[in-house]
Amino acid sequence: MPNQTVSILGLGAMGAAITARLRDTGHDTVVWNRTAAKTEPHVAAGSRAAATVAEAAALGDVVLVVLLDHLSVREHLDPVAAELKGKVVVNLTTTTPNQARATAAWAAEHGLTYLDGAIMAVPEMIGTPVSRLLYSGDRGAYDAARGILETLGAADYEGEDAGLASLKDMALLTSMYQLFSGFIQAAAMMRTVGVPAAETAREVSAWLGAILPHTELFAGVIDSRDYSAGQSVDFTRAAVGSLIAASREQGVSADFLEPLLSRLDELSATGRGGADWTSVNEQLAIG
Ligand code: FVH
Repeated sequence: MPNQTVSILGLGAMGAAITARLRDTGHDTVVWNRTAAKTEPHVAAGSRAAATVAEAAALGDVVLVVLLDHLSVREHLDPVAAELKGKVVVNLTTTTPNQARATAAWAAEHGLTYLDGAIMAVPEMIGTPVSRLLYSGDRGAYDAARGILETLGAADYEGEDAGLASLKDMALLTSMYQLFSGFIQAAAMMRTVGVPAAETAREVSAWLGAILPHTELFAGVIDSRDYSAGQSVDFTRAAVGSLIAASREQGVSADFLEPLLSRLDELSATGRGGADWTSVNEQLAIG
């Protein structure tokens, strides 16, 4: 759809980056922020400011929501359902999958065109080739806003279930935080002998770069659920036990690794010490 006006709700670090990118690519932008002073540099740069969420909703063809969390989104969207009718509402705020589904259900109840999104980028990446955003929910909403969404980064539609973009976002961030926790522990271990974290970062990047493709091998085992070959639970128990001991020897807590060892101990104690250690994934389902 040509010449769409985009209203952006939220001018934090991410909302500001998105607004700047849209403006720089020739889009008409309307901005609203709880702290109104944050709209001023955007107005100076060519955006229009809305005094209220209702006004921003009324002025935009596409309404991008970039607030802090699910609660702040619902606090500001719920009262303006009438003004959002006929608009394409795209919620880029980080939420859980069920929160995304709840907002999609609320939108459907009010006859709104709603798409949920998740941003796999930091503000500096918006509009660059390494920026990627995930979307899920109403396919028609995605198609209608696609020109705008592709301005922000690669736009991947994940499916009709509104929770899918959020779920993938959360899964990727889960892997990221656990990986970074590993680096933080490695840096603490090496610091005990005077090695700066900067040097450990280089070592960790090189090592992980070489080893990360192994996730593909693990994936094959997990998908097949055939745990009869590969690196065993007992071997991995010994390895993780050594990592924990080494960390403690250096006076560094091994808290991040201990839950993994507990899982492996449990498998071993129940006669599954010879199975591939990725069988630990079978223990993670709860409820
Ligand atoms: N920044 C990042 O690197 C990440 C990358 C991945 C995706 N996230 C998510 O994007 C959402 C916005 O994040 P942000 O970086 O813009 O966050 P802040 O700079 O902290 O700005 C928060 C904005 O939300 C407004 N706000 C907060 N609470 C309320 C509320 N109750 N009612 C209305 N607005 C609210 C805040 O307004 P103000 O403090 O300026 O008045 C900011 O506009 C987020 O979901 C990330 O997880 C970013």
